[in-house]
Amino acid sequence: MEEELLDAIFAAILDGDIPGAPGAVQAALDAGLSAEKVLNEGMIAAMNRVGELYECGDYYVAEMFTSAKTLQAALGVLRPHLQQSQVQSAGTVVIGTVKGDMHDIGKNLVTMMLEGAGFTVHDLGPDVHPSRFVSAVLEHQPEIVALSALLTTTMPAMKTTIDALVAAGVRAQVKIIVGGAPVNDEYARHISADGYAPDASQAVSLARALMVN
Ligand code: B1M
Repeated sequence: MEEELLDAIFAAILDGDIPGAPGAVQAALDAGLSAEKVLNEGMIAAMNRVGELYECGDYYVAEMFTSAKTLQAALGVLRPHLQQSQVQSAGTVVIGTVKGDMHDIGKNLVTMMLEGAGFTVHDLGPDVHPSRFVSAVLEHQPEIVALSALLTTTMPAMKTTIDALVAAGVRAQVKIIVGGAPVNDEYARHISADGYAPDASQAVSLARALMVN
């Protein structure tokens, strides 16, 4: 039963079934599956498969794009289950996917989980120029700046963004966290970020830890 429900979500995302995916997620939640299970074993597992199919030439960018749209539609159903309302803000975060990079699903998930943990999040979107991060820091005075990158070719834009924050004289007032599939702990240290998180829930733990240090 559980496997069938997860398979239905997996298939909807793989097939780019935008109208069907939210219903498949709702059915799994109604049957008592946890939001984390639905997310990790249904939705993210399907996106990973989409990536494999793209890599071996069975899917093109168009299919990858439709699957991404499908996942975004399904996330709408999951959002309230990943979030609990908190009265007091746990801190302020400015987040964005770095310049040249259009991937925003992972960043949106990190945003959702941070908001769920009580952070006030200013999401700058995908393809964010370093100067936009600087102006957002000046405007919102966050404790944390979160950078996402999904392409090996856009990882260097994380360093460029940090350099821009240094040049603007605001680097010392924020903690910088980085993440995204090609990023790792070693790269985070290499570009002098304050921390790396491999997934959205660990991004929350990292942000919480950095708020007290
Ligand atoms: Co693109 N793409 N894509 N793509 N795409 C990848 C990333 C790729 C790995 C596919 C592959 O070849 N297997 C490959 C990158 C190869 C590389 O550089 N190593 C790739 C490529 C090549 C490209 C294009 C260049 C293709 C082309 O045009 N020829 C192009 C680039 C466009 C651009 O950005 N300039 C491109 C375009 C696209 C679409 C627009 C079609 C679409 C994105 C739509 C969108 O995001 N709105 C797309 C998609 C969907 C993917 C895959 C299939 C799925 C990405 C995704 O959403 N995963 C992806 C393959 C894959 O990742 N398996 C692929 C689900 C998401 C929940 O996971 O984003 O990893 P993820 O986020 C995780 C963690 O990484 C982490 O937490 C999240 C949740 O747990 N995390 C953070 C992310 N950010 C974080 C920040 C943090 C902490 C954690 O703190 C700050």
